[in-house]
Order: sequence, then C-alpha cells, then structure tokens
Amino acid sequence: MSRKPAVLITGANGEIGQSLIVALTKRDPDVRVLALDLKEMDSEIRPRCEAGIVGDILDQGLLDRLVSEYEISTIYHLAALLSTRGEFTPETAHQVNVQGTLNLLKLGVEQSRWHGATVRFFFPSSIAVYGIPIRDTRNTIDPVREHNWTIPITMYGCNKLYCENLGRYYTRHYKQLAAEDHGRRIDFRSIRFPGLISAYTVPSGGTSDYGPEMIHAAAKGEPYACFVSEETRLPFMAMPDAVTAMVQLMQAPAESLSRVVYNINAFNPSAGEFADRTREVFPDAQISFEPDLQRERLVHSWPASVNDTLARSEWGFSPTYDIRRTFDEYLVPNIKKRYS
Ligand code: AKB
Repeated sequence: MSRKPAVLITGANGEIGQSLIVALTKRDPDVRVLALDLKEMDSEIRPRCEAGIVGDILDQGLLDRLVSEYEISTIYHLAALLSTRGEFTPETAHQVNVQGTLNLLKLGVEQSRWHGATVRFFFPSSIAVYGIPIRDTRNTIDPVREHNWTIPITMYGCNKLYCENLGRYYTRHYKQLAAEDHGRRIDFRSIRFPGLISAYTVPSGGTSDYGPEMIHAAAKGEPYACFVSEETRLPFMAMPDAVTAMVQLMQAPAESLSRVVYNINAFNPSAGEFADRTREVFPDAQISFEPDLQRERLVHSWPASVNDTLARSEWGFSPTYDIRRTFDEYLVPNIKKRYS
C-alpha cells in the first residue's frame, strides 16, 4: 500500500499553526497537511487539512501510526509550552518542549529512511534563548547577534536553545561513529521569533503576550492591565511576516545557509508606545500599567533588539510590516471583523 506524501504540523491549532496552514494551502492547494494538536482543529482551518489529529506529541503510539500511514516530507514542529506557563511547571515544560522535539526528530529520521529523501524540519525558536543579566544592559548593548548572550533564565528559553542544538546535531552529526553512512536524514532550520502578534488568535502562556492581549482587549471593549512597565521595550512582529519568513527559510537552497538558526527583527516598541498606537485606533481603550515584577523580569532578560543581518543576506528575509502598517492594515481591519 503506498503512503501519501504530507507535511506534518504539530501545535497546528495554535497561533502560528493556524496562519501557517492558511499560507501553505493558499500557495499550493494540493499540499496534504497533517494537523496534530492537543485540541480539535479550528472549524475554519480544518477543511484545509488532509487530517486533523487530536493527540499528544509525547504519545509514541500515535507518532508510530503516523509514520506507517503517511510519507512525511516536511515537519513544522510548533507545539510547545511557552515561557510563563513553563515557569509554573518547569519539568512538564521540559518534557513537552525537549522530549516532544526529540520524538519528532526521531520520526523525521524514520521517515527519511522509508522514502530515502532528507526531511526538512522547521523549529520555531525564540528571543527567550537570550538572557541578559542586568536590566540596564539591555538598553545599551547593540542589537544582539545569534551567538551572544545565550544564557537564558527561563525553562522555555533553555529548552529552545537545547533543541536548536539537537536540530544541528541531527542535521550535521547524527550517529557520526556508525559504520553505516546515515546520509543527511534531517535538514533542520530554525528562526528565533520575537513576540508575535496575530489578528485571529490571542496567545496563551507566553510572556510577550501583553502586546497582543492589549489590542484584543481594546477591540472587545475590555479593560487591560499591562503586566510590564511603559518603558519596557521588546521586539515584535506581525504574524504574516513571521509566516512568510518560515516559508522563505524552508525554501532556501541548503548551500545558501551557513547556520541552522537565525534571528529576525521587525519593530520593537515600548509597551507605552504599543498602548499609544492601540489608543489611536481604539480611542476608548482602557489600558493601565500594573507591572508584575517577577514576570517583567523575564521580559527584561530578553534583548530589546536583535541583529538579523544573516537572515537578510542568506535567505532574503525582509519584513514588510512596521508597527503602523501592522495596526492599520493587518490588526485593525481583521480584529474589528472578528469581534463585530
Ligand atoms: C513567549 O512569550 O513565551 C513567546 C516567545 C517570546 O517565544 N511568545
């Protein structure tokens, strides 16, 4: 019985997953998407998928069944427990974020053995891999490059940094002492995302969530108490640019890539500037600042800006949404439609 070539997306019902499925199926209506998530797929996204699988990336039996039924050529492994939630249950975060990634890498290797071609593997990393020790340092240092300050203070950041290394290992050094030549089973590619803002979904469990939460609350006419101070600055990006970047990186010829993980940067407003823009478009927005010092400390350990020169020069990353366009052309029209 021949198996069907497919793209596996884990965490498919999350923020990035939903937007990615729309983008991939618009580009190629024949692409077979296997959407795996703990929850039932959103009813508008489900028809775009070949299969909507409700299940856990830690369930080895489920992953084995997928291997036997489909020929997986590409994996977007998006499932993760984010930074704030991870601090409440660090060991569970490690289990999901690290063991889950290892399971998917193993699945990729097995798939590659079956069909003989390299499996492309996308992994969303994060600015949380950075850990800037003293709060004031972050406002004076240059935009951070990929190899600097990789001393994260969250379980999530540690997990992401380690999984980047696992991906590099599986791509370049897998079973390097074995007599048999394993060839290149996995081609792992990763982006360290800033805080992402989607018009369609509100994130949950993250620490950069104050940006999207603020605007979604304003659109719903609900008050919002921001958990970081007005001066706190963080890199953010509109979801369409994040999805375009993923697709671009996954399509880049392997010879043009010098590394497995890249920074990308779009705009980096302070929370106060974010609130000002929100009030411009929703004049009745009720936004207050009530910093939660423990949670804010996580944000202060992340860079205020990152250097994305390599992404630009090696695979053509070029964001098209600055903060104004993000609000005026992406967030406001779509969010208003959503809550009207
Ligand atoms: C989080 O806040 O945990 C994520 C991230 C920055 O990776 N949004």
